[in-house]
Amino acid sequence: MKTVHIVNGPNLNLLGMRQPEIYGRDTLEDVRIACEQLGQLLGLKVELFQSNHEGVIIDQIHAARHSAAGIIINPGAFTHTSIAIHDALNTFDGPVIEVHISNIHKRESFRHHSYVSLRADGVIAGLGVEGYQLAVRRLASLLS
Ligand code: CA2
Repeated sequence: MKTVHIVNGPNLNLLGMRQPEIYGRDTLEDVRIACEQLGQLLGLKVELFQSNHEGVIIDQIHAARHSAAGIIINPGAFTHTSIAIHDALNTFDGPVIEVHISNIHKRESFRHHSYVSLRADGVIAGLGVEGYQLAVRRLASLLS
């Protein structure tokens, strides 16, 4: 069975606990369970990670080079700042889907640019946490 890694960046550990008007009421644990269950239906093993630290996220991307067929990534605010995460994703050979819970293009202008989009095969933004499940579906078809 192919494995997919879902990598989450800073502050996403607080999902469902603060700012529900922007990010909704589901927690990251809810996202993990929903994506694992969907993955089972689609024949994918799904593993979810979260870190508040840029270097740890880069290590998680490097680990995915050996253990994952595809990556779903919500880099949080590092989306808009991190050339290092962009470079790490360029070392990964499989498909990459970028997910944002909010519509970054409807928000402050500093959120409109993404270094990750330069590498991503697809981008989902503004569809709430449902975007993670849509990304799992897309990876399942890309990897089939
Ligand atoms: O919309 C997204 O998914 C973002 O990646 C979320 C980032 C933000 O910096 C990006 O511009 C867009 C922020 C994540 C903060 O997560 C929280 C979740 C719940 C409560 C507080 C923060």
